[in-house]
Amino acid sequence: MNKPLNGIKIIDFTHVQAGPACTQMLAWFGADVIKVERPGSGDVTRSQLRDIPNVDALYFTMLNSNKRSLTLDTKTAEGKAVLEKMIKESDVMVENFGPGALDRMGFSWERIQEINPKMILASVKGFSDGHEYEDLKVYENVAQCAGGAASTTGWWKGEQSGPMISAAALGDTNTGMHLAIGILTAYIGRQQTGKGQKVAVAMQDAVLNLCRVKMRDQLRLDTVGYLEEYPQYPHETFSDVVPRGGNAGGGGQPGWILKCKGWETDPNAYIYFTIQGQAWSPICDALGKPEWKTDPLYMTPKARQPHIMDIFATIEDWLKDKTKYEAVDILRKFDIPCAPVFSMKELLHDKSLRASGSIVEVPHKERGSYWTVGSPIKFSDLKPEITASPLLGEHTDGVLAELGYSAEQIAALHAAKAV
Ligand code: CAO
Repeated sequence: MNKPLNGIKIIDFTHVQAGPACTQMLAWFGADVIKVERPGSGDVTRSQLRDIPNVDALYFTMLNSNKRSLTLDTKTAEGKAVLEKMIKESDVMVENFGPGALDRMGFSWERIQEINPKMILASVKGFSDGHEYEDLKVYENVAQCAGGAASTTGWWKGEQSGPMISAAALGDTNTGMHLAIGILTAYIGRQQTGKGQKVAVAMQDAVLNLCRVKMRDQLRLDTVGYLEEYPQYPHETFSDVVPRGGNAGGGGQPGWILKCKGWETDPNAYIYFTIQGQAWSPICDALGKPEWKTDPLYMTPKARQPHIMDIFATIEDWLKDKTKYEAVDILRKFDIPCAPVFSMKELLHDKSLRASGSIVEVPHKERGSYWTVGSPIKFSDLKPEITASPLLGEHTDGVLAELGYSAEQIAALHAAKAV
């Protein structure tokens, strides 16, 4: 099968999650991704949260499939020489070191351009160049706070109120996906100009990009002073900042997470129920409430909003003798947008996800095999084949040989502890 990114050589100088997620995806689609890791320890995620002693942790295996691993100490003169050779022969270098680390290593953007003017340098940082916080190191949850996700997620009153972190990797993997788009854009640009360029994505910016509807809400709030789709409307007061809206729908469709049969013991016995405007009539039919169709208190979204939580309570009453699956099976017949709240266990064992390649089992030299999340992007002419993450330094000698190093030179690099 033709893999469209075949032939693109990527130096993968990434670690933890944001960078590795980006290069993993490019590897799935055919790029030759060589992960450069510090000898002895490698990417910190190899040993973080291990489930099996002395074996690469799932944190690493699930973010580094389809890559090769080269160990290289880029702080030694010999290691720097190898990296320089790699830069000459590669198309892209991806890194997500702390601010200034690449410069301190001696590979500033200016230097990289001198070595290879066609090189694309792709970087993830917490904040963008020139930002007042540009010197900060950043992890996932820090980015969620800096990008507007935390201030707009969670409960606005009660014991659980306060900014809330999402379990989804809005700061890490999301930033990596933005970077992948940037890299491919720069690569196409290079085909037109013959020149490489620097591509940078700040985690704060990538989170903000996903929170743009909350920025929309800030602008609306500034103009009208209230947000009619938020649960605070119309009975509570709004301040001058976008409030947290609990489980309210973020668009024009009111929605909420509702309890189903068994919620008392099953933490995920819930569905998300959306009251889409045009679906109101089918919703009334599904719930056995045909009278709501003509009742002026229920007929329009505007009329419903002041007592929307009472409507959800009525729907919850209808749900109390139905499992989340039974409820969705009824509602889908009425074309009502809804879904069960799936646990990770359910997703891991989901037949449809396994059939589509969204969940895949990958053989691994030391683990036996591991389950991982496959490509969420589906193509008609490409079915990404997910292969195991590399062992630390598994491909060191092979990569050095490809770079033109002789067996004696490779032995000397090992002796100097540069690889
Ligand atoms: N050989 C020799 N040195 C190496 C090396 C190698 N192969 N790989 C890395 N290093 C060195 C770096 O050069 C750096 O050295 P100096 O600081 O002395 O110049 C050092 O390792 C530490 O790098 P770091 O700052 O990236 O690592 P950290 O663990 O202190 O910080 C993180 C981690 C993630 C907070 C930081 O890298 C960061 O802010 N990255 C940008 C934002 C980002 O991607 N965050 C998401 C991570 S996923 O949650």
